[in-house]
Amino acid sequence: KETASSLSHTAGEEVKRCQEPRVDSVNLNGSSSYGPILAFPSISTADFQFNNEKASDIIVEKVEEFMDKLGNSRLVLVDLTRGSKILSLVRAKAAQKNINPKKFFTFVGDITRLYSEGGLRCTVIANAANWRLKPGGGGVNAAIFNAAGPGLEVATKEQAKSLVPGSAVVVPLPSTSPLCSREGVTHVIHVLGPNMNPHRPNCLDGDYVKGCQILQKAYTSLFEGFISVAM
Ligand code: AR6
Repeated sequence: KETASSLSHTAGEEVKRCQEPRVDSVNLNGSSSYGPILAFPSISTADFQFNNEKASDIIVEKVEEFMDKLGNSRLVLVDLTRGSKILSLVRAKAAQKNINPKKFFTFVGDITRLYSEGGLRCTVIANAANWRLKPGGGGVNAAIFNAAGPGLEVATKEQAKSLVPGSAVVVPLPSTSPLCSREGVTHVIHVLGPNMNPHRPNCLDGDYVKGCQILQKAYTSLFEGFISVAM
């Protein structure tokens, strides 16, 4: 795959975007090896208090739906601890559905340190964002904005001002970001999931009919966004 230099122009300034390292995509048997990986956290199941059982059904259902559209790229669901309930639910349900474990798997680690600490190179990572696309707040959003440095906030603002629940925005990382130089991440995809936490905006007050629809849309937007940069 060509990785021609890409420069974005902002207010007369040139921002060099993070480039995917060139890798030989053909192995010795002549068959194609695996390509880019999207690492994503479980959207909405921590601060947004979405039910784990329902979320795990949706994750597995959406992964299954996208399996054939991924080409040689792969998906990995990440969480911080071995005891993660969402990881074990998803692992069990994916196995039940015979989802190819080479194309979709789970991984324990900090999504901002997957390569440096886990040896797993993921060129795209997803963020469980807030509607204002602001740094901070806690959870994976704070971790990603902190690790990426100020360049992510600037690059995010160039793509979108806000998100509606169920949508996603793909943000190319500047090459100066430590997430690019240290981890090899080229893009962050911000996703806004449904919120069941009464202390956060757009609370659905336990309406899981709406909530599940929004979470399904969120994963569809995320996986479509990933495919748009991976292919
Ligand atoms: N690496 C991997 N997974 C993580 C990390 C990390 N560094 N940090 C958290 N997780 P959450 P939400 C997991 O609460 O429920 C924010 O403040 C975590 O264990 O980050 O969608 C935003 O600003 C869980 O499995 O996202 C929003 O306002 C998953 O990531 C709001 O929280 C998502 O947890 C979004 O809430």
